[in-house]
Amino acid sequence: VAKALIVVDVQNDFCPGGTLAVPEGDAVVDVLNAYARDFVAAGAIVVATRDWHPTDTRHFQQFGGIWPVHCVQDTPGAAFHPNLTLPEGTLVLSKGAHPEADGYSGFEARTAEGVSLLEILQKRGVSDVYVGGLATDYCVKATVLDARKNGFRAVLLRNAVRGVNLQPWDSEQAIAAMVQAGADVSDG
Ligand code: VGL
Ligand code: ZN
Repeated sequence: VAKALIVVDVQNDFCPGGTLAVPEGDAVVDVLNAYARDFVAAGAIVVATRDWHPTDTRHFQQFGGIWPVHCVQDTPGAAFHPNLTLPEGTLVLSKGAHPEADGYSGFEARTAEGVSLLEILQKRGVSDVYVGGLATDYCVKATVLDARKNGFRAVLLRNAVRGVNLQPWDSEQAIAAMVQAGADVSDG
């Protein structure tokens, strides 16, 4: 089986000090660095998604959405966490760039050349995706659910995710929904 690691949105604005800080968001960094190293050593691919919004988007509170301004394209808040070590060859895909779209799912993300996550996974013959990053209850969940819809085995890396938890139980509910959709959960 060909595997891919999907590193979801490990960006400054989702980490402590950021504008949409996920509690302990930075705790996923070292864990994902280790996964990424192991995946590459095993010949598997690593892809990293990033939330990549325009300044004016319906995703933000000021334009009718539910979120404070975060991960605006080409700003420091949209940069990957400085301690995230993405192996050479990691493909970076951006999402949420359309002003009408939330862009929660990694399957909405594209490379700068316009290649989608699905195209990348299919081209490499990937069958199993392993997902970690931020946030459990939004982009990680949406990515895992879309992976299942597209027929991939999906493994949630529970020790490598953290949630926004607008409600305290959101992450637990999200994990339950992923499991309900046929995802497996790994505790590392
Ligand atoms: C995300 C809220 C808003 C995420 C993105 O990456 O999970 N959450 N935008
Ligand atoms: Zn966003």
